[in-house]
Amino acid sequence: MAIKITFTNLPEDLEAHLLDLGGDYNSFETKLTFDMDSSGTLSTRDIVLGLRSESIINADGSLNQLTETTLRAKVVHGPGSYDRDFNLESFTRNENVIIFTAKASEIGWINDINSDTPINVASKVMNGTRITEGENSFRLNRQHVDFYPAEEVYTSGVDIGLLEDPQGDIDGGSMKEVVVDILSIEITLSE
Ligand SMILES: [Ca+2]
Repeated sequence: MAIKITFTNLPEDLEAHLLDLGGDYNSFETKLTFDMDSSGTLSTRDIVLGLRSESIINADGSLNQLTETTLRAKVVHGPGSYDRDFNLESFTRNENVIIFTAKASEIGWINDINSDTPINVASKVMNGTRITEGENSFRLNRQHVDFYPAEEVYTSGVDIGLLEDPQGDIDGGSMKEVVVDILSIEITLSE
């Protein structure tokens, strides 16, 4: 399975862009959830693929930078409780596009995804400032978000082969650039 998410303006160097936002904490995240049982909420067997990039200025002024892609399968109830959490190695990022690929050998029931499995895509950038000197807790200064089809809403009865999202439909406060704006999602299922 291959998932291609196209943005209107994804910086070529995402990590440098995050640092450029200033503050002590910056993150970019994009996440696609397959609602395997069409329950409309995150529940057992749901599959999540995501990319997360994070920059933290440590209390001593040093930089802690992390970019990871993950594939998660949810089989236990409760917020954030994933039974399996894989590092997804096969992804590419360039020219406004992020492509994830996942195989059924990683999570067997990936094969159960079909052209009308409900999905939700969430893209978010956050900028924060350290609250207490010496501690890693941050106050959110600004954020931008874009969702498909909407926040905590899954598609229903639509073909997920190609989905188009309006340009410029982001929410959030002032930031010098919009980098989270989703334009399209293309999902290619394996034969
Ligand atoms: Ca959009």
